[in-house]
Amino acid sequence: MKNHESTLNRVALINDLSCFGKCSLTVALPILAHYGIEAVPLPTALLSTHTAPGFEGYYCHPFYEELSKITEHWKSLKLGFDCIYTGYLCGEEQVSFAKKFIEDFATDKTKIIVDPVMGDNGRLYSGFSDDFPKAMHSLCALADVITPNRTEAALLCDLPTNADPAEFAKKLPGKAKIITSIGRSDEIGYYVKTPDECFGLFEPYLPKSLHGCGDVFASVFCGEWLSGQKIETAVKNAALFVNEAIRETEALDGHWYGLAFEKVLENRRKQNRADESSPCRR
Ligand code: PXL
Repeated sequence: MKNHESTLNRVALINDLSCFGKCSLTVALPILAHYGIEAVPLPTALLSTHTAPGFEGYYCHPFYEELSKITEHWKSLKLGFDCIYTGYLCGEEQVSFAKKFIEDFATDKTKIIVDPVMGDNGRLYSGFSDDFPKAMHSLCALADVITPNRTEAALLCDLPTNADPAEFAKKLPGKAKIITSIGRSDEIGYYVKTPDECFGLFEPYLPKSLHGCGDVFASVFCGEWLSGQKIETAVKNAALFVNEAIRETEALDGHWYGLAFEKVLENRRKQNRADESSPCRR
């Protein structure tokens, strides 16, 4: 049993806190709470917004010493985690930190999810060095599941972005690989390879690029998987969630900077609410 015992599933989230812009911790915390999972944040950086186009001039304060101090305290408390989920890491030093965190806190029952956040649309995000993908590769090698988008898969494998997804899946590290943003003529979707099976999931392509889809997908996947779903079912349910969030976001005016995933949570709450017309029993 993990220490500071709880029957709730507990996940450590090693990811950034971008205050505005809907990504990383501001997405993962509410989604995992919706799944009844205790999400424990370990912020890698504090940012005014995410770093994608549209928010030029953002403020970013990465954490280094703070991460070690928090981790030392957690070690003294003998905290345990059912899952460790890593996302945006600010450089090679934080990749080494995440590897050490896994070494210190993971047991053979802990599920390790690595979202190797580092690029999109064929390019590394601003602020990452050309050596960063190599470091991220070594972290992915410790994972049960990795969730790169096509650009990140290409960077990890040293293949062109338009390489065959099956080739990515063969070359990528980690036990199971879920490659997102895979385009196929007028469709877009996911290519999945687990130790048991290999399949693609595709939907008609929407000519709208929304930031943060990868974070919503990985968070819902984590919630589904920790709630007991098989990887295959967790991927399908996460894909359905993202599609619903895209449709909800398109229906809103001016919401260009991220996915309105809150609407999906609201839809689910409404579906689960007691019928107001049913009588109360005394
Ligand atoms: O959604 C990925 C992501 C996470 N965190 C930060 C980012 C990005 C993508 O741009 O900038 C800070």
